[in-house]
Amino acid sequence: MGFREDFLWGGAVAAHQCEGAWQEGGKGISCSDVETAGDNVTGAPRRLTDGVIEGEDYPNHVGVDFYHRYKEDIALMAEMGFKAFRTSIAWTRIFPRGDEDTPNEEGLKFYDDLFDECHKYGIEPVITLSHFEMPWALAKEYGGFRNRAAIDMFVKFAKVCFERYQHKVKYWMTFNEINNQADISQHNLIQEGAILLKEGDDAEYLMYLSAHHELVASALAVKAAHEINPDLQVGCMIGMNGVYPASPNPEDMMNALGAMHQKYWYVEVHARGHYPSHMLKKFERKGYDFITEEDKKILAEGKVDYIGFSYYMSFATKYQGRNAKTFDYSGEDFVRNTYLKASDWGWQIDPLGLRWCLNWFNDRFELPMMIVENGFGAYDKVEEDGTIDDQYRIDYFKAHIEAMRDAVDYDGVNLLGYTMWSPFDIVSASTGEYDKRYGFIYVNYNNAHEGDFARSKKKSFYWYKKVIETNGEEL
Ligand code: P53
Repeated sequence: MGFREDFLWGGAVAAHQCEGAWQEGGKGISCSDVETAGDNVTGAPRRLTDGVIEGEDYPNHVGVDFYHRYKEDIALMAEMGFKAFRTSIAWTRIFPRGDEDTPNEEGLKFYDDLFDECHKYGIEPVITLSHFEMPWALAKEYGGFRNRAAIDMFVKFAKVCFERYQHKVKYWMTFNEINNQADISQHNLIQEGAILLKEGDDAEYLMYLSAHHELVASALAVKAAHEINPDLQVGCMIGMNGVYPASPNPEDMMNALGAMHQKYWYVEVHARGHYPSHMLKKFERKGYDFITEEDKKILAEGKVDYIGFSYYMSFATKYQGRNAKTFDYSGEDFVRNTYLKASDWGWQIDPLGLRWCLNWFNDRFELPMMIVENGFGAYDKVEEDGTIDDQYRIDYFKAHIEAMRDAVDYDGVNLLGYTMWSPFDIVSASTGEYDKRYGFIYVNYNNAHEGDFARSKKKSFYWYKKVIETNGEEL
């Protein structure tokens, strides 16, 4: 019973959300470098600007200064007993524009040092190749992943990383939350595919085209990794937030099924090596014919070794007649789930949903899994004596870890590890805020750009340390 002996307990971040140093070490401009800060209080969303514009607020330019402070952060994670640390390699540190022939040695060296620092404490780096930080030049000059040229650029980047770090990194993932773009928003299209929508663009078509090119690129990367070193394990990364029917009304049931189809077909391609039938039917109806015979072969040969996924919340959907027959997913059909409470950002808290998701994957693919993100974004209050009592965060993790343990004990899912989001406070991906905090480690910096980036331990820091010490027995 319980988690495996070598269970990978740890935490996860992404380069663009913590490193900062956006112009150091030869780094190029990434798509996240041209996204402004939003604000949950005023409701202001992040904006995408056409290049870096003077006077705009770009939180990813500074992040939480991890580029300069990673040794301190890794030491703190080691103190909690971390076995794994997930981060990403900023593509623009290795290939500043994406189209160069040779990689940037200074960028490669930075990650060598970072991974060495992890190993010093017996911490296994778990690495995402692309996490919302594609080169801006790829978006501007090549049209992002609408262009097949992006496939070659990504595979070149992946190969350089596998070759260089094969003895330091075993677990890899290709595209972070590749399925977020299912909502066809400009924000997700730029983060996930370097797609800048222009007038006259068919956004839905572009999303499918771009996702297809990414899936081909991912399969080629999986193949390349195994050729370079058969010990390497390459997974996909799915943003998994299950969709329930709002009621037992069969139409709501079908609406939930339709939403699951459309939000999660990506994992079918990654794990089975071919498209699910409902997606092929959709492409047929719409007249999309971008899947070549060669692509089919590549997809079949590049199946992932494990499923990495993030889990934060669940959704509920109500059929409202807008998608008769297809039951296509529409965000407008999503309704509040009255059984669940939500965070200050409206994310519905559903621990049992994590067990549901683990089973959903396990029933279909019978692959090893890694929960590579799960966490609670909240406003934290620093008391006068400097302490932070984040019991709400402990409550969130306790319930989710318990559900995940039940999935192991009762359902027999094959779980390799759990890297919570995020060990220290970082910039939020959806809102660009500092005040949406996830960490066990507090970072003294806020939305108003006040603070000195000093790190301090929250109550949850000591709690998680105990969880790891007891291999998840004591929650
Ligand atoms: P933030 C949407 C819904 C669920 C997870 O999110 C999501 C997103 C997109 O933001 O993203 C993942 O910071 C993502 C991380 C991100 C984290 O969840 O918006 O992989 O980069 O920071 C938390 O609160």
